[in-house]
Amino acid sequence: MSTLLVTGGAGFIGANFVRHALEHTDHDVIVLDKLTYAGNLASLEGLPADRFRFVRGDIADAAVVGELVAELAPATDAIVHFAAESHNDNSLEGPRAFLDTNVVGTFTLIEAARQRDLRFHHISTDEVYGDLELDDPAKFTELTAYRPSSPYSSTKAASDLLVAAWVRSFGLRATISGCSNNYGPYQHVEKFIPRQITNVLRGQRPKLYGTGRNVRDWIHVDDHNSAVLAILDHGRIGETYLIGANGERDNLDVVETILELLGQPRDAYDLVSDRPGHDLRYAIDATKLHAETGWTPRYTDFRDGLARTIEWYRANEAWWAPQKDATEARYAEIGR
Ligand code: NAD
Ligand code: TDX
Repeated sequence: MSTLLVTGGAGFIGANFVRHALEHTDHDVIVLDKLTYAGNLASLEGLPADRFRFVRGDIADAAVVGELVAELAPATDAIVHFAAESHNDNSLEGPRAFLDTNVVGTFTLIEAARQRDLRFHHISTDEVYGDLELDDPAKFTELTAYRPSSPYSSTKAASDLLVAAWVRSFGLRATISGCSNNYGPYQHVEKFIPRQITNVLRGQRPKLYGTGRNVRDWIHVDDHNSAVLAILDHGRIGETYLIGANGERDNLDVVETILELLGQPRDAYDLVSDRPGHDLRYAIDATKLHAETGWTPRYTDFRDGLARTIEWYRANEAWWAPQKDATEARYAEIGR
């Protein structure tokens, strides 16, 4: 492959992917991003102009997508599809944009990809499988039944089903990956870990939903992205691969660790009202990914990865400060 068309490359995981791919591979990169509230050009500053280009546009706009895919060479190039409306809380307040981008946007991209016989990789999430009980010994695998809970996860599930059907009906050369919760630099302050870090940095208290006992399976964003590159290189067409790094922690534990790393008392947080339909626990079994691609995670010490992430937010207030007040105002409106 020589050129990657990366949708959503101005968002959290996409921007980290673009940086990772330019540093660790010889691919050129074109980013297609609408620059919604979640997209930030500052996340793509300083990239080499001879290997990187940014195009502002909507993945649901067939004319824009058609023009870009016409530039790609089927034998060597690929589309890596990160663009999405990604926040569960927003999907509960206004689901429409989730259908437009996650469902119609993905449809528009796979139509263009199959017409040009382009390799396609679809970024999905473990949330399509619903949730697990706290004491369930099982984890999600590629064979777990789809049981999405929220408007966000149901639109991601719908997009997965479209991709799988386009493989079978039209021979689309696609793979799908479902990753667990990511953390790391350039994540929007609406999400759990950056919200709490930036609250403490501003002298405000972290906000835990419900009892704080919900469990997420944390993975560093660089490990997610190295797995995506491994799937592009070694994944089998038509297959789904779950990506995870055995990082299960409950939210209370994460908040206490953030407070401790920032020199605050471990109980200096507030419990706030719960998210409706709040998934209890996610956990990934990544055996298939390890076996078929040889991928392994680099960030195996969560506390160390979190400490690095805290340092990034401390050093990059100019990146997150412009979004912080508006984000907290939205949370205040819904009482969380
Ligand atoms: P994000 O919200 O930070 O970024 C999304 C990006 O997509 C933004 O730059 C935004 O401008 C862009 N975008 C939105 N609608 C668009 C449209 N119609 N056309 C073009 N661009 C558009 O999201 P993220 O956290 O980086 O997630 C990226 C992908 O990874 C998503 O598909 C998400 O479902 C998936 N995922 C995320 C996580 C996580 O923990 N964040 C975990 C598993 C999977
Ligand atoms: O202020 C908060 N307090 C809190 O307790 C926020 C913002 C969240 N939470 C809880 C809710 C979840 O149990 O923290 C956990 C993580 O919340 P989010 O960061 O909103 O992530 P989640 O809903 O788990 O979804 C994330 O992981 C899977 C991403 O946003 C999705 O895009 C991805 O698919």
